[in-house]
Amino acid sequence: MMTEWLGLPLLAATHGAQIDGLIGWIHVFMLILFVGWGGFFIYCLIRFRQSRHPVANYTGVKSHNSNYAEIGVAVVEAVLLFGFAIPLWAARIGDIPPENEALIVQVTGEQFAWNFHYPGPDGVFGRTDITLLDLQSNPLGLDRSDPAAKDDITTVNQLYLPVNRPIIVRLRSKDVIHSFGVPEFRVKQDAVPGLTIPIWFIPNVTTAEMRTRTGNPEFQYEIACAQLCGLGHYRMRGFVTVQTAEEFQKWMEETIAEQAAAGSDPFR
Ligand SMILES: [Cu+2]
Repeated sequence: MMTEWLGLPLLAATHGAQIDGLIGWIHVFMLILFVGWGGFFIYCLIRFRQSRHPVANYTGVKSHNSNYAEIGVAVVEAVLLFGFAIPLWAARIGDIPPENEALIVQVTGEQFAWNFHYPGPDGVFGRTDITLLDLQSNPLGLDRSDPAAKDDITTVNQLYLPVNRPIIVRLRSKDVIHSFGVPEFRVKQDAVPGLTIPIWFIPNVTTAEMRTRTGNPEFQYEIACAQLCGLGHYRMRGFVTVQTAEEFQKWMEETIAEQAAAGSDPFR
């Protein structure tokens, strides 16, 4: 279905067209309902006007047309729900790609920032320890003395992703409920304290390509916190940079070297 008429944000993930299609169909059906019910309302105003019916009719309608109309509406809604919405949702939460093909990033929301943790080339997340946690220098409490942590990367509010590769985000929160929302990826998921919630998507447009498409040399994918999470909620925003596989590889190698050299205090 063509969805340009909806004026949705630009699309930059492979599953997004299905979501846009569903949003489009819902708009079409709601428009039909609106016109139908609106027309019926106007018909009733004229048909049952006081000058024609000075006395109320206590019997009411005898035909079954209104029943048929309501059954029709219920059928359409059931088709939307069981035919489109539930299968789409099941694919989003169920068909998580194999971990060896995907890039896994731990995303931890906190008042009021997004922390990102990459396991590095070994694919193993280093140990974290709450006693090492320092809001300024080590917001995730990563233990750099753990061998698995040597090649880990942590960043704040800057998420780097390779294009055309499945991304699995393991979403967590340190304090209250936040929500990880990137409109262009058609992704939005609450981060709930005490839970690790996986979400996945395949970004298919690089930031550079998006800058060309929009004609805006400063275009950035933004992670908006989509749950009111406190006084600083308005400034809880992160940025996503989608790069080619080569650029991403280069970024990863450079950042690993940088952070390994800085030890446990990569932000000092
Ligand atoms: Cu938040």
